[in-house]
Amino acid sequence: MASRTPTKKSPGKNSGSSDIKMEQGNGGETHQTVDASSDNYLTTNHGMPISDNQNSLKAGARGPTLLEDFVLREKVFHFDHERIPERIVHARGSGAHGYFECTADISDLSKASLFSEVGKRTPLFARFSTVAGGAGSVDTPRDVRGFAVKFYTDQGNWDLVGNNIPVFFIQDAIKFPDLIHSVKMEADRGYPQAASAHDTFWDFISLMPESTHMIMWAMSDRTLPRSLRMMEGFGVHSFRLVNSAGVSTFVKFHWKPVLGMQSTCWDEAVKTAGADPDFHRRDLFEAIDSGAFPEWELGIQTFDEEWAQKQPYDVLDATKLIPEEDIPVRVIGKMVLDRNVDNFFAETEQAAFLPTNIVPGIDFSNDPLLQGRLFSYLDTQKSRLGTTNFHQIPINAPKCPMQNFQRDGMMQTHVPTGRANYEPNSLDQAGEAPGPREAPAIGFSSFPENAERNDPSEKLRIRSELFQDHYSQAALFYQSQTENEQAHIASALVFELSKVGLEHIRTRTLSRLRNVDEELAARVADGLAMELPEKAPAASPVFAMDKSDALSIQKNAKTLLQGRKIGILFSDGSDAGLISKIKSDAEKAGAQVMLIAPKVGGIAVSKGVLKADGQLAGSPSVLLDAIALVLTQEAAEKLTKDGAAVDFVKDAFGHLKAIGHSEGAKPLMDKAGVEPDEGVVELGEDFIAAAARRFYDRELKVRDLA
Ligand code: HDE
Repeated sequence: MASRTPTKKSPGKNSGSSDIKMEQGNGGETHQTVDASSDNYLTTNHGMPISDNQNSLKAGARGPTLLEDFVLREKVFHFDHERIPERIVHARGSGAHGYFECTADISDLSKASLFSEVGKRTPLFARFSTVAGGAGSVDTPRDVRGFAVKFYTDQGNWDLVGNNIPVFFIQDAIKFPDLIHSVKMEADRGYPQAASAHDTFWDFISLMPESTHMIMWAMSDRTLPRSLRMMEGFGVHSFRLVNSAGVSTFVKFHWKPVLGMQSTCWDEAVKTAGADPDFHRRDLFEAIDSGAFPEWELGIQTFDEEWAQKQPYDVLDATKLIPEEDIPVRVIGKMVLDRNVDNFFAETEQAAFLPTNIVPGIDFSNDPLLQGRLFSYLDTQKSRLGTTNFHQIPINAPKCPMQNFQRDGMMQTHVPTGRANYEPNSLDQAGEAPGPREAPAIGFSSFPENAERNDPSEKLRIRSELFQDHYSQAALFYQSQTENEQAHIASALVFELSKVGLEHIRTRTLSRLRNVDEELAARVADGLAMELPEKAPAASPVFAMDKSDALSIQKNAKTLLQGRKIGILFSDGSDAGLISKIKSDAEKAGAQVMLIAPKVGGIAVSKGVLKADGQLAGSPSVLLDAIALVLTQEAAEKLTKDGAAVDFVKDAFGHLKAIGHSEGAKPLMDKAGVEPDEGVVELGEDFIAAAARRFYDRELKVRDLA
């Protein structure tokens, strides 16, 4: 018989209960037990109390495990099925709860109840994702980010399932499986994971001129966000708003981050992937956990049919945007994320977003990409969540009444009462509950668009003529960037195409780039050491558009310390007073501070012993926005022989970050190749100001850009 020896009482701090005892089993294994009087006992899934969770049932101490052991079998059976299919796209994501607050009454435009009253709050769940990688892939590849928000409105759930880029690769849903196959791991070799820099992606892209505009965005710093909290979001498609008189207005939805936009450098993103694969997930979780709630403004661009008709592009084409200079974004509300999920799987993983989740007052447009999505998302939930009853999972369930005559199905958790499971019925005449009925006055009805006006009006596999212009807006995007941002786009194209082994694909891409901007094409060709090929014929003439400053990240940067992380590197003998001054000044300005030292447990500084939050080798500066070097000369000299210390400083300089330093830190800075500039400052007010931004002027000193 197994015997147990009590060892010591557990303080029960982490368990939330203080009645847990520790005992040792006959094999030395730890048993944590509770008395019969406790209600904190472990059970099987069917509620039977479990006496031993450490040993399976065996025929004797050295005998075989018995098939009879239903406790073991139930536990392993459940474990075997813990994984569900990951999302075919957007598999890697992080989510949080929050609320939407209406800040402008737009009932003249929409009868949607969430927009009906200033100050009205609607609970929501948001999930941000990368597109190409699997669920376990890193957070910082060059990739589009998903920006999906589920509003639990009192008229049902509205899901705004968008991206951090306002346009898309393709115009028609029928191309989506091809696009995704081409970007994902190549079919025969199973790599590369979460990367577009490979043959099949560029092969497909170079054969799809409609993707050119999106490629400009994808190769820009938009795909390298510093934080999920620092990126814009877009509904992408044109939608409709419908008011109570039935009048419809077209709308594009925008999310503007209150922290402003900030991107990383490519080299930084690559190194971050190694240093912290969960960089964005951790950042979001920690921000919410610390009370620094991420916030976005919801804005709309609205326009009518007549305006749409006058544009040189089709508003139903998801590869086109509407410049904010043409139609300014009007802010109508804000989203605040103020609560982390309690359980990642139950909430973030099981969240099912559906563009078909729409509420009265909002409607679809005929964008052929959106139309395809209306089918896909419902369909995919059946294979991911396994049942048509996925809407009953708490994260997906509406928070308003939900009642209909749909019944049964796998994993049914509702227990409907009564006989009425169909309508019309007349059971009320027999005194029985008849169930719910249609509500024409408040129910959703599609905007009665006049389909006759579609030209031609026959049933055809065809695209609208204006969809043919694939380059004008690509040029608009490129030409609206700062010089430095243009260089990043050119360099990203060189990087990606250098990973393309098949030369004809590179050539074809270059021939298309000539339609966007000759100078860009020449830079990329030069970076690839290739001749510029002939220009690819454009399906329709490229026209010049007025530059749009709204498209640039750098032109719209906010100099803010909020949401930024400052690392203070210290070592033996560092000035304790200075460390605490920088820490408190930075925290007062809203930054998060991390103390970093060669050893975490405690280092003798000028006054006392100081513990670090991170060990130097495990806390590279790619995880930080600015660094402060508080070092004595002796310590700095010693650190010149530590590669982690040299890289810490070299990368901060190379990634265009502020470096604040004590006089003694010089030897380490010299070794790291730091040159004086306005971002290299003494520790004090100047450093706090510098830490809020990046120094793009430095870039040409540290990197050869295309
Ligand atoms: Fe998606 N997309 N998509 N997509 N998408 C999915 O739905 C699809 C598109 C977007 O955090 C899938 O539940 C098709 C555009 C986001 O859970 C799937 C087409 C935009 C998310 C699907 C598109 C998006 C998805 C996979 C072309 C920006 C993640 C799992 C017609 C406006 C939502 C799932 C989350 C997820 C299909 C194009 C955004 C397979 C067929 C354009 C943010 O249904």
